[in-house]
Amino acid sequence: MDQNSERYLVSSALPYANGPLHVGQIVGAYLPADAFVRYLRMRGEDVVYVCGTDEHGVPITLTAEREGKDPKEVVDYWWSHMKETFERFGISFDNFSRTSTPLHAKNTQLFYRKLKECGYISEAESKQMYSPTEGRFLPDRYVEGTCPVCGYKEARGDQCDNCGSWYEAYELIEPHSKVTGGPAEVRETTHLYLDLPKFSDRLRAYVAGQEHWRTSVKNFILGIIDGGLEKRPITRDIQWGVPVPEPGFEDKRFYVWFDACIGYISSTMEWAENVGEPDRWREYWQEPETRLIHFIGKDNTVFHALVWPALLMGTGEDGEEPYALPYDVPANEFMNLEVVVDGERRAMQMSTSRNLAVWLHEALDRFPADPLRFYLASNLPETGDVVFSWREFQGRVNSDLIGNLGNYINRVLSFTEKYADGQASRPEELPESGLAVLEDFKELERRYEERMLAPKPREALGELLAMGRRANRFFDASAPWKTRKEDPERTRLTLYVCSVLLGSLAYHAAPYVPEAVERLQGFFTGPILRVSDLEKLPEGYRVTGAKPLFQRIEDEEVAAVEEQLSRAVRG
Ligand code: B3M
Ligand code: ZN
Repeated sequence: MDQNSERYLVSSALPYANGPLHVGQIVGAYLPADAFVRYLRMRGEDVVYVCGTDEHGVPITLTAEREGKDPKEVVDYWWSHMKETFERFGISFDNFSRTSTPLHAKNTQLFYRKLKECGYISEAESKQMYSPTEGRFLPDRYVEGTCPVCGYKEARGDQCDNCGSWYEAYELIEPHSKVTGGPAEVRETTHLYLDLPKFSDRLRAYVAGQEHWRTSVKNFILGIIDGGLEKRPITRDIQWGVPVPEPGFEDKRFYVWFDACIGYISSTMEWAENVGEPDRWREYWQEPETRLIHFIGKDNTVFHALVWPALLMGTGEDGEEPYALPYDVPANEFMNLEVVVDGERRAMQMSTSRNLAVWLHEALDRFPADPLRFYLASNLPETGDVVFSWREFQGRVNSDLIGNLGNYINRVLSFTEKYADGQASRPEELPESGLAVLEDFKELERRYEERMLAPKPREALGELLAMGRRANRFFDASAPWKTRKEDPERTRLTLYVCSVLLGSLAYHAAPYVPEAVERLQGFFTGPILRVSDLEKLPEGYRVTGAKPLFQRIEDEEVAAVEEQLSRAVRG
């Protein structure tokens, strides 16, 4: 990979700035991206990692109304809350922006103008619910009524939670505003539409050609294209959002999903501005050799793998400023929660409204980031839904992180410090057993890299644990505690090889437990490198004042957090 170095622009989905982050979001779009980016940086790749909050749309205005606040107040609060939580968790964005900036509004309007110039925008009338008492149109989520199919009284504007039917809001019986309870009626309204059908052929060719995409993502999108695309409205009758630069649309705003993905570009521009090279964002967005990778949860797939590429195609068409299309859209599945109910363990769907969720900032009040990252990385929903379990968190941390990796690191460090003056210097020649373990490591490193770049950081973590087991076996088989008296020279060989392995373990663990690896470097001096990259073996290593890197998770700690979830279920 070093020879043909790539350029990467990596993004994590922009979370709505309307509430705290929970672990389900983290395993979908943030932790896998962060591990991937950290690895790329260690490999010396040119990578920029952007994110920011999604501050428009109904999710924000609904929260604001429920709390009796201004939308601006809501997004300001959650922007800083999220930024801080991500930092505490060690998510290493190069820039964390927000979609309420003037720059972003300008970019969104520019996208709109270009799409219009190229003939991809049209205007049409449609029916929409209106509240005469509030004097405004109501988004679907603001409307409630009786389900036209099953008669359920509290059916939502677009879907019935009782029978699962989908319908238009104006089909509801006795529709009313969710906010005031007053009646709602049907009115005609005009909106701007994106002509998606015009992109069908190009989209199909583009998606079909993505050999490296996850098959689930690829087939899902191809299925939608083959089912026939329709024009999509890109404006809404709301007052919160990016203004529409079109006469007659003063009371409307762009639909949140029209501007959301453009936020990745705005965030990159802000980054370029901050590093003092305002034009550099172009390298990442307008040069075809850049790999543009969007990490998302699977519910955002259509917008990233279908609508967003269409917007990029349509906007870059005049040939002046063509955009690169996404290289990959790794979409992750969902995470459920294990909850103890009446003494029984059950997997349940998270529910943020019932407070049945593991909130990241609360988890970080109880545990350091590294063990949480380690457990979540071992349980990423890369290929199917997963279950978050506090008991499993304890098990994986105590047995894999501490029992395997931590144990090896401790043994090597304390032995070297106690019996070898903290020195592990290079011998003239390595023993057979040492050469063999180094060769094994090269193979494991290759497997790790292949999986990490897939990008499948959960599978890569499996290879890291295999390295840990291999290193522990080497330590055990070499038995330095026995050889140290009878054969000091042999012991020196062992400790040297052990340190080389330790450097590689630290290198490959860093994307998962970055804070621990930083601490390790405070008492373990020597190259943190892959065995495969050790052109010539290093002179030696020094150990001074080593301390254990991780703390065991105790039963009481687990009982406390489990109880918190059980309480949420009991209500
Ligand atoms: N805010 C939905 C979500 O948080 C949406 C993602 C935008 S990504 C550009 O799941
Ligand atoms: Zn129903």
